[in-house]
Amino acid sequence: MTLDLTQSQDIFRRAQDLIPGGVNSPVRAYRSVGGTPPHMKRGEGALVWDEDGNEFVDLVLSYGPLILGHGNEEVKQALHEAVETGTTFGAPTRAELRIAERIVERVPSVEMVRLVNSGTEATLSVARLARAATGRNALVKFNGCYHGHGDSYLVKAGSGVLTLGAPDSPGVPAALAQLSLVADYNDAAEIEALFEARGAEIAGVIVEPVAGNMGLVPPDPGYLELLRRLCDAQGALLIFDEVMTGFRVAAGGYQETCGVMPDLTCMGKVIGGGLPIGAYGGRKDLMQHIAPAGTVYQAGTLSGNPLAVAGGDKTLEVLGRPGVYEGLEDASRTLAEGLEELCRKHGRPGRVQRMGSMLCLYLTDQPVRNLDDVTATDREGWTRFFHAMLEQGVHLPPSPYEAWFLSTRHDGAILDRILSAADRALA
Ligand code: KE4
Repeated sequence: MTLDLTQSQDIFRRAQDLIPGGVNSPVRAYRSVGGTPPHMKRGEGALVWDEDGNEFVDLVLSYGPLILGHGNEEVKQALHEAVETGTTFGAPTRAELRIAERIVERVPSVEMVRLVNSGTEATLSVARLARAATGRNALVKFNGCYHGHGDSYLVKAGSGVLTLGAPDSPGVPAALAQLSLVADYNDAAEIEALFEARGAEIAGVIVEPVAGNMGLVPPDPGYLELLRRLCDAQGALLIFDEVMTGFRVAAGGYQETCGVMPDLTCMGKVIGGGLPIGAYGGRKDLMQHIAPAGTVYQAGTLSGNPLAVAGGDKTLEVLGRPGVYEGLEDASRTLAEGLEELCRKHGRPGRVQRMGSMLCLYLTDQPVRNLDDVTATDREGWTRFFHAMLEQGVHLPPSPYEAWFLSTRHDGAILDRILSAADRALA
């Protein structure tokens, strides 16, 4: 059965001439899986409908923001009210204080927070802040971790010289890329050697405490503690990029779960309730460097705008109610266990790695601990699985390097639909 994508194909074809690749963010173009991306028209709860009327169970959920599902009534009400009183002022508002209070109250290491408009802006800002606060220039990042499209992060492990960064995109100056040092995630020996050789140059280490941009790769036990120790020993800052994990894997992000306290944290996605937002925060002595309190410049026309704040604040309020995270945990565990059981039933290698309501099915029986492990998995098999699921009405992220997301609306009936589609897809 192939989907009728007539409308999507027509829009996608016309968009090619007007928008690069026909999309406003590359992953949406389906380049790695092929075919035409269904162009979405409406979402409700765990479901989305495309321009041709096809219905899908959604496991993309905008790559993280929609933890309450599409069209949450309370979030919509909050947005309607905000629209009535004003969409933006270019002046401070009471609502920004309220969401700052919620964020500071929930995220253990965050004493002060600045709102921006995307995760990329948050990670750009912490790079500048770390460099200003330490007077050093080098940043450490990890293969397979994604921190938005800032130049300092579009780097890959370069040739030797202890993983000097090389540009990972045209337009990134080599001179800047060399200020980024790249190590493999979960490789304790490598990061120790890097600090041994260049620790005095390192302004900060930025890490996804649970990596959600190479599927779902948790940190090895003790790995984050090691990063904390190395940073402390050398006067570098530890930065958790919790744009994806924040308020998702636990109320206070993964730092609440693991107990390792970073100096700075990047946030986004969930705290916008589906509208554009990012945030960065952490130790007050560091955040006080940020203008106008300090001299590290960072600004934004729509930072803290009433709509994103209204959507995000209401989302955080709902997430703060008893039982919400427990419900997400139960549903996510059920899905993970069901998927692995189906792989066994069909004699297919299959392993689900999961943290809270973020997970990834890898077509392998081996643990996946870093980017090389992900790259070694069965790419063709995954692409066939992706299309088989899409044709049966399950909307997965179109890449084996993306995490799947659940919402509070992914109830038993929805999970059954996903698992029966997977049963047929794996056959
Ligand atoms: P944005 O600039 O896309 O809001 O956030 C960048 C970002 C920063 N840090 C982490 C850990 C992230 O996962 C992201 C963005 N995540 C991707 C999903 N892989 C967004 C999807 C997209 O690029 O369209």
